[in-house]
Amino acid sequence: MKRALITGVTGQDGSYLAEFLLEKDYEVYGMIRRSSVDFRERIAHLEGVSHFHLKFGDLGDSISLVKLIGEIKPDEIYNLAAQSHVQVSFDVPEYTADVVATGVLRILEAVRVCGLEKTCRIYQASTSELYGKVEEVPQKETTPFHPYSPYAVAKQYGYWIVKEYREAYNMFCCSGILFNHESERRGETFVTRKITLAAARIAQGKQDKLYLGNLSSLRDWGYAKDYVECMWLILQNNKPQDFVIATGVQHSVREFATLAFHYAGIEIEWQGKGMDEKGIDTSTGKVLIEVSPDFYRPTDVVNLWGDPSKAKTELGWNPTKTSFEELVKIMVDHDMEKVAVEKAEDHIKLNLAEYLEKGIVR
Ligand code: NAP
Ligand code: G4F
Repeated sequence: MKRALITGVTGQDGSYLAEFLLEKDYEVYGMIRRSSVDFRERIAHLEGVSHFHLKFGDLGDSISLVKLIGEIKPDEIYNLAAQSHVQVSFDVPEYTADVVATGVLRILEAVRVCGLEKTCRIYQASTSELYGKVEEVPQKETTPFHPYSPYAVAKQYGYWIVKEYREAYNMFCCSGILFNHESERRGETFVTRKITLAAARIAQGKQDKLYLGNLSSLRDWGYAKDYVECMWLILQNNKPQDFVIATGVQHSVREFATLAFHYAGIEIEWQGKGMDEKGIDTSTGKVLIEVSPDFYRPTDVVNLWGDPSKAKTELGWNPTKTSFEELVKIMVDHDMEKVAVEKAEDHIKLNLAEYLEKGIVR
């Protein structure tokens, strides 16, 4: 039985990867950090399942990593833990660098300190944010990097240190350069989930309006459940290499919102330009979506579009298993049900709407 350690197991990708590896008969160890509220809803259904274990550790704490890796002696490590919100990285740049950049080094060194560098394969969760202020469209493995946020700069260190350890110490460590991937488990302050939850709440009369930032930003959005398979395939390959993981299809935030509201039963028509652009309900004439400067970033990445050819041919991975339309529908259907059972008391209705409207929640 293979042993895998997943950092970031409580996150969107970590929860899907844990399910995927358990189905493949792995002994799965998930690293969790202490929190004042026990917020493990994405993996609650796995707790108590045989071959699934949770251990405390933190990417900011080398000793915890050495202890954990020495005790588990994993065959594979999936390093998914990160302060993963791009806009938040402008607010907490030093912490982001510590976890997202130095955290990768700590994992690699812990593997060496434990004498596992010849046996343990390591997957590093890299990102399309490395292409940032893009120098080529679509982006592939050979496209030059131009990171455009504290988060992306930290991820670039992670990418290069993985490459360095591969070359210096012959370690089987690889980066998956993943483009945005979403799901019904996506964090609620990433744009897609913020939209699908708002569409559901507006459709059910529990929210009045949705405030967004740059509506013209373009992304290559895939389904997270499909993407964790690729992380695994990268580590099963016969040689350690980095791969772009994307769908090859691009849409704007505006298009995502239009489709999400459509699946929630509301047709949106866009009027105006820039900060004055508004999404209007065609049946009532009510303004449901507005633009707020709160959701603009000091530098924003606006044209991500991946070319998954290498993953397709070398790993046999299917980038379009779930289409964009299916992804949006999965998320909206899920959130329509979630919102329907949310307590309808006024305090919830007001708090959620107020938070979003005042731009407190990103
Ligand atoms: P996510 O939902 O934000 O999950 C992040 C995970 O990291 C959570 O389990 C979080 O734990 C954990 N974490 C944060 N700081 C930590 C620390 N100091 N020590 C230990 N654990 C820590 O992220 P995701 O969307 O699943 O993404 C997974 C990885 O892929 C991340 O590295 C992200 O940067 C990268 N990535 C994501 C995408 C995407 O579109 N989703 C694309 C490219 C790359 P808590 O639950 O305790 O907060
Ligand atoms: O959903 P987002 O916050 O995701 P972003 O910045 O692309 O980062 C995500 O994907 C990366 C892969 O490329 C990961 F590495 C990273 O960890 C994370 O998972 O924003 C997407 C776009 C941006 O251009 C943003 O400016 O949507 C734009 N946007 C417009 N209005 C908004 C909003 N983003 C958020 N979060 N909230 C808004 O109201």
